[in-house]
Amino acid sequence: MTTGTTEARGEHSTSGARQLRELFARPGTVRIIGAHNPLGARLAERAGFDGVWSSGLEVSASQGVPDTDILTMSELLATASSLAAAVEVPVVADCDAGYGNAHNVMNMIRRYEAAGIAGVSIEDKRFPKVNSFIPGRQELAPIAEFCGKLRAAKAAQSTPDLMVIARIEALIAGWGMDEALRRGEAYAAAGADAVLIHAKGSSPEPVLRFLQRWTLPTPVVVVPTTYHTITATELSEAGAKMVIYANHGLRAGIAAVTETFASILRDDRTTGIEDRIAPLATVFDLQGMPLQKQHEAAYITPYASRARAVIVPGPPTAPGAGLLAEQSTALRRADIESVSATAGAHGHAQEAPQDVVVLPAQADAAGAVLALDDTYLAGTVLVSDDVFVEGEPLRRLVAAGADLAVLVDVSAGPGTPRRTDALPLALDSEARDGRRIGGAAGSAVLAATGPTADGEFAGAAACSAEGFTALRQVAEKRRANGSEATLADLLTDLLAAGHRVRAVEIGSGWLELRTPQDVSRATELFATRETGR
Ligand code: SPV
Ligand code: MG
Repeated sequence: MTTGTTEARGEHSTSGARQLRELFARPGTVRIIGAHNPLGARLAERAGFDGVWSSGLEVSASQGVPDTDILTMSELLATASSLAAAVEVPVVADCDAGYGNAHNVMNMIRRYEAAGIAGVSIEDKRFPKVNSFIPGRQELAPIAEFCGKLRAAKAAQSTPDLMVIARIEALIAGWGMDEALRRGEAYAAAGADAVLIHAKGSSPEPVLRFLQRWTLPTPVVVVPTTYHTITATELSEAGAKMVIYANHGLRAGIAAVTETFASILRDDRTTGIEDRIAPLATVFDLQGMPLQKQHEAAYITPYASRARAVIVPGPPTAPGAGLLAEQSTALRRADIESVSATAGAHGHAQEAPQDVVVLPAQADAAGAVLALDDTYLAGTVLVSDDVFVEGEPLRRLVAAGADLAVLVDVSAGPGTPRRTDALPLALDSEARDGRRIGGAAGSAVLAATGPTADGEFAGAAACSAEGFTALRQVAEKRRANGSEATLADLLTDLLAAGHRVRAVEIGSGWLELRTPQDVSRATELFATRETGR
């Protein structure tokens, strides 16, 4: 099954009304079928119908009320408009008797036209109408009154495309063929774009006679609900232009659902009907899930707001996760959903706060990466526990949306001598007058390098599923070689292996925690900030 044309709908598609006019202009029959919701409209489109009939009978039945003008125009319009939004093929709306007099018709036309409806059918019944197949009262409006509604309809439309179909109920009401023809001719003269000759009874004879006597160029629409033995081709050969299968989706649904429900109760399980009901995959397809998946890949930042963060062990000489609570708060400020921490072999210097998931201790960052399960594939931020990074740089790191991205402190300027334990990085952004400017795709890390570096690694990295896989590979190699690795070492390996790493350049917003004194100074700083001194 295809994913439907609907998904291709864009601002530039041809209007439904124009398409309907084109269908009427080409040779052959136009076949449309009834629906009462967008799902039904999609089934009609996928089956290959030329258009969809927003059926008054189907919509009212689906709401559990009789088809006697109980529902208001707004309710029927909402459905018709939802059908038009769901399919590429034109939607013709059953507008009953126009919901009142000519004033109501004018308002109706404007509203249906704005909703992208291709054609409207108005019937020459008195308002409120009764469904044509209900025995008893079938009251017709005087010809002059109905012609007034048709003229009002044509005057109200804002483009010439919308088709106004005048539905003749004379045969339904038992007023005879001459009256049906007289009415049809009057409606054509009043500006109707097509006439619909409705009939009941099992024989197509009355409709065929009408078609035989119809001499005007105005096309004729037919609804073979009760005289169903005649084919659309035969109707077309007799002169009909459009055939409406008005309610067959609704009736098929009622029969199938009734049978399915009964068999579930009878069998006390659903096994017996599984082969006869649509699989969930079909439901998802009809809902447009495949397209949503494409959109997700194109438009949704891989790890924004869903990202997880892991605080990984820094070098063994560092004091451990001394600022776990503060780091966790900063990560959450960057919209990171869940924060975990892997203690190094030396353990955490403080107890983990409640909202931090404590993972089993690992000797190094490589071990921590390898211990993470596939749930981290949705997007991961890694922060070494020998740094503290504020929320804002972390937010920028996540927003970079790159497969691999790292925070790079460029505040010292290029070529500045660095501490021996810092990881110097060369970037492809340029230094100009003491400032830096990146290329169109932002700045990238060229290599881990020596004294001419542009900046230094600030202890935090972010990766997408792809980046995470690459990270796992370099961690795996480290483990195979039996060497311990910090996040900085893993970054060095990624660069050496030729992976593209985005540099998110910062000038502040992080602290190093290389000694216990660093941790106590930082703790003091935060305490001071808290109390506002
Ligand atoms: C409808 O579908 O609501 C119609 C066609 O008006 S019929 O019910 O066949 O009269
Ligand atoms: Mg109807």
